[in-house]
Amino acid sequence: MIHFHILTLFPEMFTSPFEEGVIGRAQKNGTVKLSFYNIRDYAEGPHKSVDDYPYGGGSGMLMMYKPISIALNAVESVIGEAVADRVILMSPQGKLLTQAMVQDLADSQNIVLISGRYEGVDNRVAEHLVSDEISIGDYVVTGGELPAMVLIDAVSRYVPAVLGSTQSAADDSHSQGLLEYPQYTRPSIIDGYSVPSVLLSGNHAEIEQWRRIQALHRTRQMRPDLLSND
Ligand code: 4F9
Repeated sequence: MIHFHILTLFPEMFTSPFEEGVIGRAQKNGTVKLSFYNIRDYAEGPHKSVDDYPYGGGSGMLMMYKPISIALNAVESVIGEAVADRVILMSPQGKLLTQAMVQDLADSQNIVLISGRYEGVDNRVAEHLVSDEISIGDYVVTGGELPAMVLIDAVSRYVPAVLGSTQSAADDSHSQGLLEYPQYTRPSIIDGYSVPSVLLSGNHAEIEQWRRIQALHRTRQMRPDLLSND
């Protein structure tokens, strides 16, 4: 069982993506639990402000420290005496999420995810309230919600009993540090394009060897960075 606690201004964004498919089933059988904390609910004052201007000037608004800090206290009272294994800020400045990090996170019981909006978050959140800052890629999106959903999806499918036995996560691209080998299904010829004959040979040793070579070729061609040792 893994419990994600999500701090966001837009909890509704998470509903539909996780009602379907693998994560939908995992939520129904209790293997994955999602709890939402609307940061607006923890804001103070008549306007329930969650953002303010940056010191020193500059464009846009920043999310304030205090509503996030109060929302984190609410998470703590939900989990009880335990503290969350991780408190993660989704951020373009974070460490790039890898499959190795995904597998590591899947061992957690409670993960807190903070999804920011606006031009960013008061840096004291990153400095004092979180254990990790994680990015899903070198691009900016309009908020941390989609990045949080990507992390939840990737981590959940590594929690035992979330994937069925026929969909082993061990075969995935990246789980062996390589891209996945090419796969084909029926028919064996379509529009004149045929399936590599070795796959129809029934020779499992040869198929195994072919797949290993293909995975290496593909990785060298598409993602040479995955093969370098630095
Ligand atoms: C977060 C982008 C994580 C990539 C958050 C704007 C973000 C992001 N990975 N972009 N807010």
